Amino acid sequence: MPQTPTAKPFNCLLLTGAAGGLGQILREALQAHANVVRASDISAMAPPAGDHEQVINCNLADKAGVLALAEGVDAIVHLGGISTERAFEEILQANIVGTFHIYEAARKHGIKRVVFASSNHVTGFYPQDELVDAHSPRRPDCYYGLSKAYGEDLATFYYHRYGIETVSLRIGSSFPAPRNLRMLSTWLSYADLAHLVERALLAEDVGHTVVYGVSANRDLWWSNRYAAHLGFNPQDSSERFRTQLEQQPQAAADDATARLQGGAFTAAGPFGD
Ligand code: NAI
Ligand code: 15L
Repeated sequence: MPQTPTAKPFNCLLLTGAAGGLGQILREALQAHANVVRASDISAMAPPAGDHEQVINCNLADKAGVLALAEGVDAIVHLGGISTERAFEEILQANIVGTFHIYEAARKHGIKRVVFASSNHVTGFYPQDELVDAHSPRRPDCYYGLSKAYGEDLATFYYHRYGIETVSLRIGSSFPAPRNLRMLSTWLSYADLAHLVERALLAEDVGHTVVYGVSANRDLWWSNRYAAHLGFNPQDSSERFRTQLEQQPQAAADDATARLQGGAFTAAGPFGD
């Protein structure tokens, strides 16, 4: 007997940063949750739009462009922006002004849910032997981390002022595999990322929830005790990469970046001096 297709929870989802490493993964994963995925980036995106996709180039710094981009959308997964440490002026346009434009577009179009790709670099200046959670005072470790802290503040403001709910994902290190010893603690597998974004879209009454995006690794630096209502249950672990990564050259004993959660980001820059 033919199966009746299950109705998808969203008609149209907007994905920013769709050309990036995580955007390419989520562009496909989000198909399960929406009739149409509107994929956007400042850069060229491949492959071209499929049957249930729209592909639209847009610079997040262009306010009118972002407003048009979000028209007819039910929820936004906002990944777009500079994803490493850069000069403040670059970060300002893409991440700070760009995220403001996303929230303004949500407000004007009545969009009630944003999933915001924040970063562990909001708390990168904590030592690796301290357990941090969503209520720990923030310690941004670079301009990039500061921009993500500002994005989280926008989320809090737009929730209390306009009722727009956000789940801010303080993503650890999301790559096909952990690349160094630090990432044994910070790694988020792509499967766990897709599950986290699903929960961030579908969980009810999230207000503004902050959750660390990390797999079920052996030595965790972050507790998600304040995000249990999301139902995020990571299944992967970095442990199978340990033996190989422990053979890499170790950091010098006086290397502060090896003791801080943010790693090399805590010492990046300054730029343009
Ligand atoms: P990525 O750098 O591969 O992708 C970011 C995308 O944003 C790029 O395709 C870029 O073209 C686009 N972009 C940059 N400036 C833009 C602008 N002005 N307008 C429109 N689009 C613009 O980064 P990745 O790894 O895919 O990360 C996605 C998001 O998750 C980023 O916001 C990043 O900060 C965050 N994140 C990622 C982590 C990871 O381990 N991959 C860890 C923590 C946070
Ligand atoms: C991030 O926020 C970056 O976007 C990503 O490229 C990784 O370097 C990650 O943090 C990390 O901390 O490993």
